[in-house]
Amino acid sequence: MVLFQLCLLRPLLLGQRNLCGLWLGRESFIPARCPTKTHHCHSNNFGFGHYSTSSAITGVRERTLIAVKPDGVQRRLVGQIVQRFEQRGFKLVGLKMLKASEDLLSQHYQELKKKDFFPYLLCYMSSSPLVIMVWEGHNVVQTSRMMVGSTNPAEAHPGTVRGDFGIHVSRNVVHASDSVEGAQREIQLWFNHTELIDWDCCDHSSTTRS
Ligand code: IDP
Ligand code: MG
Repeated sequence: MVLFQLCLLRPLLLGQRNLCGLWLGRESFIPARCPTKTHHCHSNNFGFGHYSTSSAITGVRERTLIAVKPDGVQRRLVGQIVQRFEQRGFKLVGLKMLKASEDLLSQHYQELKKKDFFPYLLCYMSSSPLVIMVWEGHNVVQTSRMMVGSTNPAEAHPGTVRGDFGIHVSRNVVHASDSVEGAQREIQLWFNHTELIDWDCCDHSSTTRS
């Protein structure tokens, strides 16, 4: 009862913060403790409660490879691109910056080896650093492709990364895996498993329940 009263009175006294959790606005409330035991929740180091891991829900552990290409890095677009995936609710599980070798890139783009633009693609992709990321979440492969937009920026819809920032098909800012199988292959190609971090997301109560 006392705790209940504190929950109600505290926000009135202290504004947005709440002893029973974090008040994020009218619709969003992250409880400090699980309302019932049926959700198997436990607290993390930040004191926020969260529901058990995403593994119980089919497809939530899906992962994809996203890369900010040299033009995106040169144009200081990394932050904006990361922000889009965070805002969408996906979980970052791996990130690194590197200058890729043509050998690695030719494995990555193995399906395009016969295209006449292939040598130019390798040259451009190896010309300066890339930022490579692995994002995890429900339907992340397909959703990322939609967020990234058509290969040719001239055909990409506004609101997509390529529709907003892409200049030309050869300078289209980002890479996104095009299938779950492709994503698995690409993730293994670019990341050692020790570089991928499994971590519990404190807001998974809003992203993992059906
Ligand atoms: P995607 O990146 O949308 O999956 P893909 O067909 O897999 O498109 O092509 C890989 C990359 O090759 C493209 O993102 C783009 O950078 C480059 N590319 C594709 N088509 C052309 C082209 O006609 N000219 C030059 N570069 C191209
Ligand atoms: Mg592709």
